[in-house]
Amino acid sequence: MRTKAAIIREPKQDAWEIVEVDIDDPVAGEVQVKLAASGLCHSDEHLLTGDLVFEKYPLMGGHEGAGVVTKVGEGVIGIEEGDHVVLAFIPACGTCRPCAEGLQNLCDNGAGLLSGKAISDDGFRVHTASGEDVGTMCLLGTFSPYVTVHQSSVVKIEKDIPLDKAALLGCGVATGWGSATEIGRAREGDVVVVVGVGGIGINSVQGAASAGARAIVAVDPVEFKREKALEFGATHTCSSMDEAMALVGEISWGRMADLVILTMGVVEGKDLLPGLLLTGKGRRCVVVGLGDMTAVDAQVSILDLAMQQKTLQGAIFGGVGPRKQIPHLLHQYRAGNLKLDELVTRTYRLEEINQGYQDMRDGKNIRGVIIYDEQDW
Ligand code: CXF
Ligand code: ZN
Repeated sequence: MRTKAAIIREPKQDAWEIVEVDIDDPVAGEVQVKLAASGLCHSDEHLLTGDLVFEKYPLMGGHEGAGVVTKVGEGVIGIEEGDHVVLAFIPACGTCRPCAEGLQNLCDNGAGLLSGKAISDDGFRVHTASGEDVGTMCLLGTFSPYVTVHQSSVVKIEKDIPLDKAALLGCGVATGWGSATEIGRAREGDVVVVVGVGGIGINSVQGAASAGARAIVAVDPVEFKREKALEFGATHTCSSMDEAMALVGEISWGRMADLVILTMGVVEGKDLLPGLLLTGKGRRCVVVGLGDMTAVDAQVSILDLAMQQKTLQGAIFGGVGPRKQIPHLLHQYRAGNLKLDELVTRTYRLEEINQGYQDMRDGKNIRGVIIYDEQDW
C-alpha cells in the first residue's frame, strides 16, 4: 500500500524528508500495523547528526510506536487483526539463546537493529520509496502511519490503554524505568542520580521513586527539565555533574550515590569519570545514552574503579525484555504508579517532525509525539 514516511537519505542530514513509500503486505512472520502515534526519541536525532550510521539508506526513522494490527502474515502466533500493539525497538524472538535464558532485551535478532534491514521469516526487506528499497530504524520505522514489521517486534496490549501513550513504552519509558529498577537495581532508601532528563531520564526518575529511593538528584542544564523532574519524583536538582558532587556528598554523608544513571542525549567518554566519581563504593553507574558510535576513548580512574569496587554497567531497554516489561509497566500505569500522560510535552503531525526535533534541541520537550489520524491513514 502507498503511504508516507519521514526518511533520511544518507548518514548525517539536516532534516527529515517526508516522502511517499510503498509498504508491502506482511509476508511470513510479519504484521501490518496502522499507527496511532510515534515518539520522537533522541536516538533518531543521532541519525541526523551522523553519530549513528546504519547499513541501509534511505532509512525510515522512528523506533517507538503503537497502533492497531491491520494485516497478519502466515505463521504469526498470538496476534490478530484488530489487536492493539506496542512496537518495541528491541525484538524478542523467544527462541534464541538469550531469549531462552530470559534476556529478551538481548535477543539475537537485535543484531539487525542498526542494519536498517527488516527481518521477516523470508528474510527480505519490505518497503520501497520511489522504487528503491528503503531501510527501517531498529526494524520498525515508526515515522510512517503504516508499518509492516516482524512479529518479534510487536507486543500485544489491552484495548483500554490509550495508544498515543502506549507508544512511549516502545523505547523511552521501558528504557528509563528499567535502567533504574532492573539493571540499576534501585532499592528503598537509595540515593540515585539521573543525569539527563529527557524522554528516558524522566522515566529513570519515576522508576527510582517507585523503588523507594530516598533521594533522587536530577541533573540537567535545562531549567524546564529540572522542574519536570521534581514533578516525577526527584527530590533535588542541579544543572551539571560538577555541581552534583557536593550535593550528593552532603545527602549521602559522603558515601555518594547508590546508583548513577547517565541518560544524556549524547554521552561522551569524558562523562564516565564524573559519573563514576558520583558513584559510591561498591555501587553502580549505568550508561544508557549513546554518542558517536565510533568513539572508543573513555576517561575512567582505574584506581577508583578497582579499589572502590564500582560497577560500570551498560544497559539496553532497561535490562528487561519487552514482553515482560511492557505489560508490567501498563499495570503500573493503571495502578497510578507510572505517569504516561504527563510525559508528552507536545504533539505533532508527521509533516511537523522537524519542528518536533527542533523543540527537542531547544530543550522544550520531555517527549514530543507524532499523532496519526484519518488525514494520514
Ligand atoms: C537506541 C539504541 C540504539 C539503536 C537506536 C535505539 N535506544 C534507544 O533509543
Ligand atoms: Zn529511543
